[in-house]
Amino acid sequence: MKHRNILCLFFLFALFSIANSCIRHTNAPTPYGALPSPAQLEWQKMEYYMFVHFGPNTFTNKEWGDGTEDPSIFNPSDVDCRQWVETAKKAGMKGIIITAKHHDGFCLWPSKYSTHTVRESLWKDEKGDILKELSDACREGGLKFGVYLSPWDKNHPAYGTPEYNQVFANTLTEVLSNYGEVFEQWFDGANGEGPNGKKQEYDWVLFNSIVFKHQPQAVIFSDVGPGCRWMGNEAGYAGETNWSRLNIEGFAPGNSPALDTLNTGNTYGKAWVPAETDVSIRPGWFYSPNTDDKVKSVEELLDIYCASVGRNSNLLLNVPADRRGRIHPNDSIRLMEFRSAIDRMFNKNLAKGKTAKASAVRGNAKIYDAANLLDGQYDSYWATDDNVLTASVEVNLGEKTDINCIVLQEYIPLGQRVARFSIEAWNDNANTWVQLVNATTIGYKRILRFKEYKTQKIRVNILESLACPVLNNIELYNIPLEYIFATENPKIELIKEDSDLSTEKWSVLTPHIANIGEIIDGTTTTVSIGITEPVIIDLGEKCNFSGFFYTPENRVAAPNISRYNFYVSFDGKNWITLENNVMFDNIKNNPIRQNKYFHKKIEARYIKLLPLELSNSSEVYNITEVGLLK
Ligand code: FUL
Repeated sequence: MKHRNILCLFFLFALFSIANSCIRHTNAPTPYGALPSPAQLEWQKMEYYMFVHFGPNTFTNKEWGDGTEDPSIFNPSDVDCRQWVETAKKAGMKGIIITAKHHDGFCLWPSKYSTHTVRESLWKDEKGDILKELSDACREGGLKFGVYLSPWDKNHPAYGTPEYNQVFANTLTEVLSNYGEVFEQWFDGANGEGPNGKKQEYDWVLFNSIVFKHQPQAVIFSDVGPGCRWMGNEAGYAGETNWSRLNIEGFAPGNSPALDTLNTGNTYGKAWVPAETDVSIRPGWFYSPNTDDKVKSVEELLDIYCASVGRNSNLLLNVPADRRGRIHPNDSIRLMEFRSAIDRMFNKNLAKGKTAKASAVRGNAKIYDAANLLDGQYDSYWATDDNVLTASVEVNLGEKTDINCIVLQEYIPLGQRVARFSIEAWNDNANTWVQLVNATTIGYKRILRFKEYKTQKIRVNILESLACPVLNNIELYNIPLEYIFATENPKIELIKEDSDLSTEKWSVLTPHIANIGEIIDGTTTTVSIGITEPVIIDLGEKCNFSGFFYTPENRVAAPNISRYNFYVSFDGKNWITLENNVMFDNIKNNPIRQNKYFHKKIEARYIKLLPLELSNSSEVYNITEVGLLK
């Protein structure tokens, strides 16, 4: 009898332990680290949306206006925000962010707090309002609406004084309370001098508080968030390793962590600040007829897409409005070609309806099974037990299939976890797994293109994870071979830089460097010159010209000229200063060719370019090309 009791007790205990362990393991994984807010999650799911740069610069071929432009130059002939919305929708985009106020201070709405606005322009008899037209068109078309505002204001008289912060806060309030819901507030961290030569100490706490108050669901973009972060370049690629976590303490917009850190995030960062990749479809951000033939190719755009959306970042693709106030046909045609390329790439998910099995499943429970990876549902996922940090999932395609692209997703509502993984294919002749790719982070989405492989089984190996892996999606594709481009960071296509004037008779007098001729030969090689040496060129004879161009090295960290003096001379001894202490616009973040026009036509035999300041400190400065403009 006593024996039976003990046996019974033992049996009950065993039952209890099994039940207990099942309950323990069928609990969802504990969230890991910083997490996205519901608004950040919604934002991340948008993936791809449009930036529109529009303002006085649209009419002046400039990237940065200086705030002294006559507002009457803003006179678009045929504004049609519905056309922007239609174009964005057909391109597959989910929203539009407009440059409501750029560094020149010009407001695209009739602001009470400025005298430099659409109201002072000739457009629509002083009654125009781009923010109204665009927000209405977005609402009608079902796109989300976002606003870019630059605190740097080269026009406002209060800029550079403590009062300006309140002016900017009022401006912000106006924009955020009059045009309906705003999905993203884009703060430009650039901080330069205002009309009185002074820089401003920005009150970011105040600015953010205005957004929290009037648009609590809006994601705030800046170098360091808090909603999402700049990913450190304007060329269109997030880090191959890209964590959505970032340490932001002690930093502010304009005083951000190193560009590399912005590009990759921090593995153990304390805040959830996912990356947004902002890049322009043209070399510059604003429309200029000079760039009508320089719209990025489908290949470049696909590389950018895979290096942004495909690397755990949203893509904010700039498509400037032209002088009519519409999207130029060269850009819209390219966008349609790009959209159709994406559709062709991802039109048939070869893993759909196939089977998946994992080396480990959380509590062996069905709700965490590998089948969840193929069910197309966002909220069902595969996970392992808490202590299982490495595991594999095998997708069986049923028959040998050509595969050259994989899409993976981590279930980020529970945090970002995977730090290293590989993709393998089964080779049944050799009876072994063959490695196709080795990579680091996944995050919200990872897209990897690789050399085509014919196989029946693909294996995803999670090799390092900060907590048990939690993935909700695997897709496999055989994308058209012409879409397998760069697997590295996309490079901006280097454009051959010809001078408007023939350089046949030119010679570079200083500096004396063996390859100095390469700065006037129309090629894309870059020459480094000691900072104390100006460039002096003998044009061989008297020439007429009205401007010059400087092509820097196309690399964000390069020591390019950011401020300069430009002189001309008839004899190479007596110099006339044509430009004194002038900036090259946005050259640090977007190092592209800079065209500078003088106020009048010039005749001269010699030219001299003297660097005053560099975009990155160095003992040398870089020149790819210098030339003259007719
Ligand atoms: C930068 C600005 O200086 C550029 O002109 C452009 O607006 C880009 C998106 O942000 O900081």
